[in-house]
Formats: sequence, structure tokens, C-alpha cells
Amino acid sequence: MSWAALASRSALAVGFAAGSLQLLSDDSYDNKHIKVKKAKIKTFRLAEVKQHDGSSKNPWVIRGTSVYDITDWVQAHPGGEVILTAAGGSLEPYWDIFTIHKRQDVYDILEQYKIGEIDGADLKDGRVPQDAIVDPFQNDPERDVRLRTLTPRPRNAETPEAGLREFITPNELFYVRNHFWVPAVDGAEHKLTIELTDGSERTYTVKELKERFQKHKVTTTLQCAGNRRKSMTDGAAPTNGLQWKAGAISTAEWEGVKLVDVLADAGLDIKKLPADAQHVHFSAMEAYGASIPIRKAIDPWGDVLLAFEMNGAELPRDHGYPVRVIVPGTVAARSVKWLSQITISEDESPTQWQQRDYKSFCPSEVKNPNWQKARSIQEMPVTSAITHVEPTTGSNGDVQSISAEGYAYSGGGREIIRVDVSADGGKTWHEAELLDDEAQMSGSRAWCWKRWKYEGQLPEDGKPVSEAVLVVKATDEAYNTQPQTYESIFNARGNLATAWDSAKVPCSG
Ligand code: HEM
Ligand SMILES: Nc1nc2c(c(=O)[nH]1)N[C@H]1C(S)=C(S)[C@@H](COP(=O)(O)O)O[C@H]1N2
Ligand SMILES: [Mo]
Repeated sequence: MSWAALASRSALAVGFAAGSLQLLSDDSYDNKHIKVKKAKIKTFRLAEVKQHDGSSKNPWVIRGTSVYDITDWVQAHPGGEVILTAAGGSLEPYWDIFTIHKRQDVYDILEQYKIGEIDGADLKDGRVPQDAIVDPFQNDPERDVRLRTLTPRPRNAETPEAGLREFITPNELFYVRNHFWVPAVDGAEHKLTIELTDGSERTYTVKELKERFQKHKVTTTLQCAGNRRKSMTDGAAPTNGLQWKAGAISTAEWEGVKLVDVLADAGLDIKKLPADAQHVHFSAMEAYGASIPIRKAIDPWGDVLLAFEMNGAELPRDHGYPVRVIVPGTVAARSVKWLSQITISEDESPTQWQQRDYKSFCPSEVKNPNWQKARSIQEMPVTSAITHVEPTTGSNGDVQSISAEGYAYSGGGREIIRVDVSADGGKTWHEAELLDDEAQMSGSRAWCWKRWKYEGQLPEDGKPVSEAVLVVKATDEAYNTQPQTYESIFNARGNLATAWDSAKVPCSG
């Protein structure tokens, strides 16, 4: 199956099966049979493996010279159904691209599904001949070199300091978080299908969406659930996932049409919702998908957009061209790019990114977290970060004053009402100045980060120190504030890393 064929599968909603790490029934022989099995390893010809491709009920893959029946793993695969592109042949060319797999724990998962070996008659120099595959990343766009790249394929890159100090992040410096490749889309042809709970469907071209519905502008910050994850790792313990610093957050003005207007046009009775209309699923062209609760989707102050433009320009390919959903105040994982299908449903989206990844747990729940029990992250908690520090030294070479800048943000449209800064690690606090960026905002609620500025004398209590520890914490309109340390909010996924931010400033020789 090709990357494009995958994208056109309508049932791209990728499910996951609880407990799918069980051994295959084939392996549950009694002792006598296991002996028989060991003595005679099953062998398969390549032609037979080929029949178990992505369209087969029982997909198989090859790694090295071993054959695996991955039927029971497909639903549990964190990368979703793309796994099927490798079915019927060797994994290696794919894992050379998706290098995330070259790890013992991934090999261990695969080993559980082994069913035999490739017949020696098909080996060349003891190896399975490898077909060349199409690199799905070959059409990815050019990227600005100033972005701080974490992984090039898929593209994950954070906004550099220069971008974090602006209120509106320039498009080229807006952070990029891609789980897969960037789909190559013909914007004029692209269609979006909306499916209601009664199964009825309505399909719109992007052109039709632009022409038929009233346009709206919303300025909003997008923040990845993993923003500041590296500081949780440094402050508590190792976490899984991309080790973002404070740059997996950016702000833009988005233009598009309101999701609620399009849902109503597609036949959803907004005033008298059907009882089974509980969640709105968004499916993308590569393989990604997520959902939001219906109340957010139809909230007249919720400002959920189907966006075509970003900061006055056509949506850049990395950010979802030709259409993405923008869910203000909600974790950016729900702002699905390259949107192709919207489905109203009784349940949350079955994808990996709704059922797993974007959840948080008790700090001690490390090995086998209860994914099903944990709630999906939607509105983000309050956070803040220092983006720039500038010490001023006196004639003796000691630091005498300090100026600092940063951002503060809270989810759910909860406005930041105060930012407190301390230069002695949290003993003495000062209120930072909040910048007035009001003129650059549009939207029903406080969807944007606030920039803050602080200037103060050092040392705090007049006694010379060798190092000042600058710390910052923000408070939102619900008087929620940030935890002091990471131990209490540590979770193995490294999500919602919102403890006080800090920066050390050397003060005297
Ligand atoms: C049967 C073989 C496979 C196994 C056992 C496997 C296992 C895994 C595991 C454990 C992860 C999570 C890694 C992490 O979170 O650090 C993962 C992620 C992923 N896999 Fe696979 N994989 C297989 C085949 C494939 C193939 C053939 C492809 C592509 C053609 C693929 C694409 C991906 C992608 C894109 C992700 C990342 C998803 C994301 O960032 O959300 N996998 N896989
Ligand atoms: N189709 C699709 N949509 C997606 C993603 C993706 O990988 N594919 N990543 C999500 C995540 S986790 C984040 S943080 C944001 C990032 O948006 P940006 O790249 O425009 O900053 O997009 C979300 N929407
Ligand atoms: Mo994210």
C-alpha cells in the first residue's frame, strides 16, 4: 500500500486495543508442542509474505530473515495505520526513515509476533533482497534555518528566542510539530467531508467553504502538550518524547470560517443536539487525528475555526495547507492540520493521539499507565517562561541589575492577570510588567499569551551573591498558578511541564 493510498482510506480512524501485547495464540502450545515447534522452524516463501500486504486481513512483515504476523499489533501501533505500508515485505527500509524504531523495546514488541523464517531459497547472501521505497518526506517544504530543529523527519522544530520575544510569531518562526510527513495537496481540489451521527455526509471544497461562509479572524496561541518537557526531565526524572525547551508555543492571527457555522450547514441541529453528538473528530490527510468535546465546537465564545490563512498569508504547508482546525485555548494537538474529515460521534476519537500520548498521570504511574482511565488533555493549565535575560554590570564587574522578558499563558481563554518574578529563587517576589498587546488580538476570550518584562536591582537583599536565580510564575483569572517544582507534577510522558521557570545569572567573579 502506498502513502497516498493510505491517506485515501476512509477508515483512517486508528484504534488501539487494550492488552494487545499478549502473545499470539500460536504460541500457547503445551510443552510437548513447543518442543515440536522448536525442532522445526516454519519457513515461508517471499511470494507468500507478499500476499499478506496492507489490504490483507492478516498483515505480515519481515525483519532480517524473520517473519512476523502483526495483525494484533496494527491497532495498538503508536504510529497508526502507516504500519500497513510495510506489510507484505521488509521493515528495514521504513525503519531507516522512521528511525524512532531502532531501539530494543521496539524489537521486543515485534519479537512477540514472530511466526517463522524466510525460506533459504529466497535469500541472497543470506539476506532478504530489499525493495527501494518512496521516501514520504521527499516533498516536505523548505524550512527556516533559524528554527531550533529537534528532528528533521518528521519535522519537529521550536521557535527561537527572537520569535518568542514577539507577540505575533512570524510564520517562518512558528514552531512545527509534525508526527508524519507533510501531505502534498492540491488546494483547489481539496475536499472536507462532514459526517453526522446519523451517518449523513456533506462534502465541501475549500473554495466553497471560503465563498459560502462568513469569514472570521481569531488571534490565538498554540502550545504543544510537551512544551517545556526538557525542564521536567531536568527537574525531576527522564520523560518520553521530544525534549522541547520553552519554544513549542507560538501565536498567530488565523482567518477562516467558524466550525459551528459549517456544522449547522451540514445538518447538525445546534439548538437541539442529538444525544449521541458528544465529540467532534478531526481526521487528517497523513494519518493523524484527534477530537474535542462538542460543547467547545459549538460554543459561541469558543471561536473554533476552519482556518485557511495565518498572519495574512495562505496557510503554510507545515501548518496545515489548505485547511486546518484551530481550537483556541485547547492543547495544540487538537488543532488538526491538513484536515480532510470531521465526524460527530458519541465517543472521543479512537486515535493514538486522543487515547494515549496526550494524557497525564500520577508521578508514580510510570511503567504501565492506565491510559483508559486518564483524561485526554484539552484546556491547558497556566504556564510561563523566561525567554531573555540581560544582566548589567557595575564598574567592579559585578552584576548590579537585571532585565528579563518572557511569556505567560493559560488555556480555556483564562486571561493571565499577574506574573511574579524573583531573583533569589523565590524568597522575594516582584510583579512583572504585562505588555499591552490588546490591539493585535481578535477573538471572544483571552486566547493569547501575555508578554511580560521585569527590571530589578541585584542582589535582592544587598548582600553580594555569586549567582542570582531568577524564577517566574504566572497567575490566571481563575487564580490558578504554577507548581514550584517538577516532582509533584512529574509524569512519564512529560506532558504539561508547567513548574516555575528559572534562569541562573552569574553575578560576581
Ligand atoms: C511491526 C513493526 C512496528 C513496530 C513494532 C512499531 C512500533 C512503534 C512504537 C513502539 C512506536 C512508539 C515510539 C515512541 O513513542 O517512542 C512507534 C511509533 C511510530 N511508528 Fe512504528 N512500529 C512498526 C512499524 C512501523 C512502520 C512500518 C512505520 C512506517 C511505515 C511506522 C511508523 C511509525 C511512526 C510515524 C511513529 C510515530 C508516531 C507519532 O509520532 O505519533 N512504524 N512505532
Ligand atoms: N495532521 C496533523 N495535525 C496536527 C499534528 C500532526 O502531526 N498532523 N500535530 C499536532 C500537534 S501535537 C501540535 S503541537 C500542533 C502543532 O501545530 P504547528 O505545527 O502548526 O505548530 O499540530 C497538531 N496538529
Ligand atoms: Mo503537540
